[in-house]
Amino acid sequence: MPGRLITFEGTEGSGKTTQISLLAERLRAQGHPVRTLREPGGTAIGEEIRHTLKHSPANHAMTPEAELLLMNASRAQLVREVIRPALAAGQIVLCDRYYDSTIAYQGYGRQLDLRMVQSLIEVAVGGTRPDLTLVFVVPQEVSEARRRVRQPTLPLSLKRDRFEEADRAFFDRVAQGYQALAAAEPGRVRLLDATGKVADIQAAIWDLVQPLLPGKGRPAG
Ligand code: Z5A
Repeated sequence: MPGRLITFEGTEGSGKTTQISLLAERLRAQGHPVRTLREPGGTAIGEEIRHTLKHSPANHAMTPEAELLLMNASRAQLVREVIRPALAAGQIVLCDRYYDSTIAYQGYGRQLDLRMVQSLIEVAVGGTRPDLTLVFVVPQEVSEARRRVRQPTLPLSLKRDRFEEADRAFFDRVAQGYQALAAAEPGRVRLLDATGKVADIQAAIWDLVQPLLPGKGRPAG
């Protein structure tokens, strides 16, 4: 039986990683085979690309087009090396970001041509599309506050992050991008208020994931 691909989206610090690990735990406790991944990254090649994109001292000069290509290079590797085999083996793949991030960040945030962004995504993923995409929505102040709490615990090599250096207008455009994606594909892309308590968000996610689980059939839409 083919697996399921569930992707998690939103701005940084919106709580994706926290909820992915809680969901993975719950699914495993019920006997489901689960694979958790992150983008950019998730393979040896992808993790090298991630370092270049986020933390390399040389990345100040990176152009939006180079960023777009690197995101999709990491993704093309991840899809073929990990995601497709995992889905073929019947696993539930939980991915921290996927191509909707590219539409939101490189398309809306960096304001690259959306048709060009879509065509590169097509090269990277082909038909490997998510069954469900959860977009964690938090106001920028919440995102910033959560990042500040986490910052002191990071190793020195990870403290500088090129994406965190973008201005507020950039993150406003990213948020608009996610709203547009949800409006365009309401069956797949679900907006989630992620400002509440961890347990409440966990329950809301479970309500959306449960119908997709193997043996439960798929929801309409
Ligand atoms: N990017 C891109 O531009 N284009 C692309 O195609 C792709 C990515 C794939 C990846 O960063 C960057 O790459 C990202 C977009 C860009 N940059 N930005 N901005 P990343 O992988 O390092 O990080 P992230 O995905 O943006 O998120 P994150 O920093 O890992 O945060 P998170 O996973 O959403 O949140 P968290 O770690 O679960 O929680 C953050 C803190 O809040 C932590 O201390 C938690 O304990 C706390 N937390 C979590 N939930 C709650 C609740 N409910 N209440 C209170 N506190 C909470």
